[in-house]
Amino acid sequence: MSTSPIQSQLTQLQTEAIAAIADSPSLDELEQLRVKYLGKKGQLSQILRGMGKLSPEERPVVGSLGNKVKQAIQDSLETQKATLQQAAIQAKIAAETLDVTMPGVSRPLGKVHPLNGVVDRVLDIFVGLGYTVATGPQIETDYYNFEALNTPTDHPARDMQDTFYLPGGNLLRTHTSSVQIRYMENNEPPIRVIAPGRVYRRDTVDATHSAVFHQVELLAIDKGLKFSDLKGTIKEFLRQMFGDELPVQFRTSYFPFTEPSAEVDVQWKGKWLEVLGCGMVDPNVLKAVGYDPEIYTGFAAGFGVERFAMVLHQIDDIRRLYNSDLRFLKQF
Ligand code: 2NL
Repeated sequence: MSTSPIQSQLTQLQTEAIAAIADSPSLDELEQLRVKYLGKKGQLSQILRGMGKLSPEERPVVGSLGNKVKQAIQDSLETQKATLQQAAIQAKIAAETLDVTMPGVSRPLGKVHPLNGVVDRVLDIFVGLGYTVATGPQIETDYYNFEALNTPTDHPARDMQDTFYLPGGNLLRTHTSSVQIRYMENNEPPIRVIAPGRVYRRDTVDATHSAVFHQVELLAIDKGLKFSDLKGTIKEFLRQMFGDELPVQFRTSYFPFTEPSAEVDVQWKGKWLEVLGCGMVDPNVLKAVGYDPEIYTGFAAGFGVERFAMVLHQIDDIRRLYNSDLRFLKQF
């Protein structure tokens, strides 16, 4: 029996189909090839449609060949499908690989500003000594900033040259003593209060002066408080701030709101540096807030935060504390 044209068509189809399938780059194209060769209207069906014209002897032979061709094409479709699926999985794994040993993306961490760092330390020390932190307005009346603090109308601090006066007669506070006057008006002794905050003076700005700066004031009112209590408190504070072996000296001085008054120097890196002013609260200040100076006495002290920060961190120019240069601020 000679081979019929159908038989050679079938073997040719098988060869062509298997080659095309093995070449197919994607599952979509593979499906298109399946339809093209094995679909209802596909090439295999079309060829087998010619079987009707075959002789009864030829028909089973061609039929059996048709089945083998179909099976072979199906097998190669399965094989290629598995290959492509495997490749897709590998590609997905490769794309999603996470290298846990890669360095992370680090963001710069913010820091506490050196001025706030000093204030935080000071407040910690005084809270440890039993003091309460108080704050108040930066815009003040003449009464709270000067009058209640026994500062006479002809005192130089009240001069237009020294204080920022606002239209309407109010002013920018020149110290946080005003906060303590308000605190005393609203509380009865015994009092232990510490008042940090921003203050304003009409200074010409240079390496050691700023028109806006920061102050901390402390105040204690009680029965029987003496100058030695003030001295002990200040020495303990400076010891915690600067270290145990710090030489400290009290020099007599003058403030309108204290009597007697003193300025305090510390020996720091070989030099005597003035760090704060203090004294026993003037009886006139106690009277102004309604305390009886025959019953109560008190002590107070005040200092500039910038000065402490400059001494502790060896900063040569006060303006560095205000211009937010990160190269400077990073160091603290
Ligand atoms: C300084 C000196 C000082 C006070 C502040 C004060 C407050 C009240 C009553 C009495 Cl309510 N005194 N404060 C006392 C002495 C000195 O500051 O050199 N500051 C930068």
